[in-house]
Amino acid sequence: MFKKILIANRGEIAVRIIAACREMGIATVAVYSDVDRAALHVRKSDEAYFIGPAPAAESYLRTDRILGVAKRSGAEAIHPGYGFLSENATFAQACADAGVKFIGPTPHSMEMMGSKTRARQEMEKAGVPVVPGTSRGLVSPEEGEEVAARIGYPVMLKAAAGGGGKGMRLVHSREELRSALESAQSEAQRSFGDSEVYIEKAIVNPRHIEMQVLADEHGNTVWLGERECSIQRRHQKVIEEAPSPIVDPDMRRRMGEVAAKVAQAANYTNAGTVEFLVDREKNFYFLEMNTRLQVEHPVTELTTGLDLVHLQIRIAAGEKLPFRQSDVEMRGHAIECRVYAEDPDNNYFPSPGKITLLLEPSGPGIRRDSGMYEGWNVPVDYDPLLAKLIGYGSDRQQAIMRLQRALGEYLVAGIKTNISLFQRILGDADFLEGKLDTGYLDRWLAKGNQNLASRAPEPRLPGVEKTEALEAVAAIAGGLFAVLDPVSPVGKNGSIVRMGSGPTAVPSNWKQKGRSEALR
Ligand code: MV4
Repeated sequence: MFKKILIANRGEIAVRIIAACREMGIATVAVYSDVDRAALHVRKSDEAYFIGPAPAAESYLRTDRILGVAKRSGAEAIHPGYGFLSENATFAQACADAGVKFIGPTPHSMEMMGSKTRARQEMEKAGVPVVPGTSRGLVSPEEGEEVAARIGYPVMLKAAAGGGGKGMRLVHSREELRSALESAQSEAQRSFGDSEVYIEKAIVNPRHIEMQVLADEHGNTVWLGERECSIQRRHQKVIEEAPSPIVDPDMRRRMGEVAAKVAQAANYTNAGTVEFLVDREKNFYFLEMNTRLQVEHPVTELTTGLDLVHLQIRIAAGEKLPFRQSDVEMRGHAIECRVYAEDPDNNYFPSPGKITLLLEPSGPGIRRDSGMYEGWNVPVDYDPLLAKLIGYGSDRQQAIMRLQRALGEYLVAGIKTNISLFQRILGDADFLEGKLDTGYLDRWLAKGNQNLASRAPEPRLPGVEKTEALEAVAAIAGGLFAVLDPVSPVGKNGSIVRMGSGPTAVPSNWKQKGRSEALR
């Protein structure tokens, strides 16, 4: 086993990986940029090294500096987390060349999955269902029109080097195709330096469901169940859950077996995720494979009882998977809310700044993976994900109730967060019924704003008086404020307003303010 691991990342995922290392008796090496000197991952690691200015291109993306730190610190392996260098095959190769183990798949697997057309070719060869379309770049608008006529409109144009929606165009008719292809190609060229664009039949309002896989370096591959990731905005996931409300045991097994086939066709090792698009008839199609640990891995950990980061490290150290497919059992339901430093009342604009007060929930069925602490300054330079709040229960309703309770206890002051958004989504009738697809959140935001304007009552959990429950939670939050800072009720903008010099100076309406703040 490794004695020391470098974590080439920051934020909650760096903290999560440090926790796993600590549990395994492995020393940790953090790296940090200028604006992350006081970040939580730096404080929690055994050693920390400065790697450059705030822009990621000059710090967290600098292969030379990170490998330099690995050498200086004597780290034998690097965990890349997600984002940054995690899916960069060149970085994985540079690690191998430097004699440092990259905790993830081989550069070969990463390259295969990095090109969407290449991945489609390989998957077709392996007999994996892909969305009807081409597995090569279009050579002319005429070819595009021909293929579209065959598979039928609407069609989706996609950048081969893409992912995340860049260079993607939905085309409804022949008339639109030529100009859509031109603009997709030029966007792909601008974004990825590669203009290759291919075509697929468009699945209308699909669900996005993904399957977790693990593969060791001895040929063993297992699948660990799906995650429903349809609640997203601008290709940014907001809520994920396991299991998916629409996947039954038979569909799960079929999806899992396809995902294992995908991994085997790519000679895949370590943790990976196979993404599927699911249509209304519950047909599922391979979309892409993410060759990293994902943000939403905790919902799989809670429903399988496995620690994915421990297993990633053991696999990278050359160990065999310590269980077989038939040993994997899924139990209960987990839902994750991604807490972002953004303002839901101002078009989800980033909201960096100092966290002046932080009250964090825990308790039955609650897991919180966080990269923040009270007094810390949230930098504007990176992804605004602050923390993940995950509710677990014996069934979906219990997971939802626990999350609602915990969200009501969560107070982040000084900056704006999207916590209030979750409280409202978790009360939405379609959400409660599991009626989700990739268009859900945009529809809900349009509808929700109307509701807000007309002050329509929010739908409730069956059997729970929501107003009562929320008021009770707000009263508790208010009580906590009284104990922690009796002279400082929360201001309307979430900042602390100094009101006087002692408890007697507290205005009579401060509790009311505390309540409205907690209900915000
Ligand atoms: C699609 C699709 C419908 N039909 N492909 C968006 C990101 C990229 N990785 C794939 N995406 C989509 N591909 C076909 N043939 C709809 C989407 C899509 C989507 C997929 C997953 C999660 C959220 C999404 C939001 C909008 C569109």
